[in-house]
Amino acid sequence: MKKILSVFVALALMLACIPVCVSAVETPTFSAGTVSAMPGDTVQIPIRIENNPGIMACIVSVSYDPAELTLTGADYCDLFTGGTAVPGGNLSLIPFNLLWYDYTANQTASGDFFMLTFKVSENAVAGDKTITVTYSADSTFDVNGDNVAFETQNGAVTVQGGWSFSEDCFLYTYVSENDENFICGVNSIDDPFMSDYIETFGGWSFNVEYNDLDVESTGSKLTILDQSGTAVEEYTLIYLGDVNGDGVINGMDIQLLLEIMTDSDTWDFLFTDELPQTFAADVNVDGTINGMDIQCIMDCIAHDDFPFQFIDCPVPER
Ligand SMILES: [Ca+2]
Ligand SMILES: [Ca+2]
Repeated sequence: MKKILSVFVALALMLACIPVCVSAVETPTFSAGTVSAMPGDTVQIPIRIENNPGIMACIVSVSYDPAELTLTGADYCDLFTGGTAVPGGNLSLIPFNLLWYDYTANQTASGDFFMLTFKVSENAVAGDKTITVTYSADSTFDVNGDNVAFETQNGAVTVQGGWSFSEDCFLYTYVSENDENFICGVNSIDDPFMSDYIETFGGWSFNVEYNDLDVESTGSKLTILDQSGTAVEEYTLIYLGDVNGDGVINGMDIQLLLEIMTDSDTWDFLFTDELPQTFAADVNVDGTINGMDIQCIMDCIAHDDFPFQFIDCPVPER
């Protein structure tokens, strides 16, 4: 019984598939490709003929949003062995027409027909930028002069959004057991703030919420927002050496660091809860708080009250 049932199931699946499969295979289609891109990128989008039943001429047109995409090139892909391709004229025309004709015979090849080159705007917002495909039914016909019907399938340039930290920022990120992201490591006196090292693109942005002492330092929150303004990532900022988070590195930080070292209860508490002060006190980022960290802070103080850390220590994996 079980075997019979499975045969019926297999048969049912085959029957269910037949119309779909046949339709997908046989429908003549003009389509545009889909590619992923960053703002400012140059990308290529193929315009394809699929399931070509045989044509002697056609006009395919593409439209797009010129505010976010600029057409910089249109080239025939030599799909057919004969005929003449006219990939438009003025590239700024929308819709942009792609003409092909061969007044001697049908051509039946399928594949990449034209290749379009687009420049993505530097200010493009993340998301799909549709490449709309249409065709002229009257101008698409076979060797008998009969119109050949095609379906069309749009393509897209999928613009990515996101953020990055610049390479000249010494950076150390850590996800705690409580799923809290910590980030630390600005290493510049001229641009002491972590927010100086963030770049967003695709309409994404960031926001820095000052800490309890109303400065951007240890304990501040950095939030990354996507193009719709939705928070997608949050970091607690650590400014190594500024243990108390008041925006300068001085004797008060050594004092707090000593309290962390000598008061085992506090020390344990801080490490257990992974507070930003703990990371800020581990100035050389070696996973422990000890005299080495005090020495680093004293080196900073010897150079005056540095706004933030100036550390030249190897950073081990942690
Ligand atoms: Ca401080
Ligand atoms: Ca340390």
